[in-house]
Amino acid sequence: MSYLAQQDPEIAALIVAEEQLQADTLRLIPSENYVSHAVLEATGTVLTNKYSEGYPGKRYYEGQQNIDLVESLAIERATSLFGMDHANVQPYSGSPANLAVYLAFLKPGDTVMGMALPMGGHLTHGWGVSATGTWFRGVQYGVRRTGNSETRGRVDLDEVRALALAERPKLIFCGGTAVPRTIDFAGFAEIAREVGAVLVADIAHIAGLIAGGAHPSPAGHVDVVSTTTHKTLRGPRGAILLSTEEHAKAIDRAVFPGLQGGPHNHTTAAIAVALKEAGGEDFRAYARQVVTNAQALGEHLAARGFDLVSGGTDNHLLLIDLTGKDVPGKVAAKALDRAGIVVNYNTVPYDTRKPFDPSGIRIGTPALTSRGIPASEMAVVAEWMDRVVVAARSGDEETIGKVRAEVKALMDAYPAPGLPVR
Ligand code: DSN
Repeated sequence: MSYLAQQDPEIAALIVAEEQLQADTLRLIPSENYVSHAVLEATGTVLTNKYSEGYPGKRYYEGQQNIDLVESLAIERATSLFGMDHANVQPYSGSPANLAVYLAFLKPGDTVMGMALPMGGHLTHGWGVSATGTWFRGVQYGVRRTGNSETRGRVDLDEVRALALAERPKLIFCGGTAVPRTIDFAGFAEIAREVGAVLVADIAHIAGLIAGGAHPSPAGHVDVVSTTTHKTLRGPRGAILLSTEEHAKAIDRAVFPGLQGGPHNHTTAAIAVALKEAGGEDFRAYARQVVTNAQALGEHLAARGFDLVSGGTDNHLLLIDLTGKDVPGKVAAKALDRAGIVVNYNTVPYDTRKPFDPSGIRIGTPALTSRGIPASEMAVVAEWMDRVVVAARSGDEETIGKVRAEVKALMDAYPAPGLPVR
């Protein structure tokens, strides 16, 4: 970054500091990852200089000789990787992608059904404080409050069906941001058919697992797939909308000119690179390992008395209710951060605390698996988390400092991809 260091040393220094932070810390936020050098290189290119409103072959600006080919490659790779008829690779990120889906299928005031935010859903699935819950009528399903280890904390499709039959939504979202269990796309599809709703699978969190064969695919079940590209898929910050042929035109019209202007071509190129990487054999092994690591971490945490929502995980993510540990989620998250373990505080289903000061934390294994950290290290990760949570309760900063040094030693042993070697 020699030009940047000369031109703007302040920003250059902050970027170098961030590289160091990402190298030294155990990043457990389940929606984060490390991209490859190739994805980073594509992101930082002259493609950022170009306007390309429209779609390949149908642009409102000239000079698209290269851009059309870049976007066509990204589209082809997306449809082939996810087994859907159509892909739009232009949404700027997950929330604009989801808003485009509303624009494609709903009029203001129409009913949308999604998972409630505190139950693991996303703001854009019709939650009240989001535009999607104020311009549209959001009805929300949750997870079971009681039941045995096979049912508690999981979506109840009978409840979803009853709500859908009562409320007749035009659009149904399945998927979310704090869902540790497999999404039953076929089950949701049956309900959507019964009420005549368009079904959208928001696979932002699990796109990489689906691409790598570690989670069932929504293809063949849903009308539309919405995904970000920067979580388990390990691409740049961006999004993709996939659909059946029937809905291709509606989706394209909604993204442009409905909602957005010029696509971010540098991002499109990096998405294409990430999709190529995600189609490889290495990535299949990565996706499987993400799940293996999450399940191993869950078992070690449960053995140490951590209360895992739904009792464990089928995917990359664990949602932990810290009520029994007598530490609020935010206090634990901040103590873990001081120990070099980066998580986010999170509501848990039926939380009695407020979203800005909830009872839980949310963790995941996509980033640590990208560093090549194996399942055998999950025992020590659980031990660190336990020590830090106990230390947070008693204000024992010395223990937190000791854990930070141990975390740094493990991170040094497993360098992260895409970061400079210093
Ligand atoms: N903010 C994302 C996440 O962390 O899951 C979802 O939008």
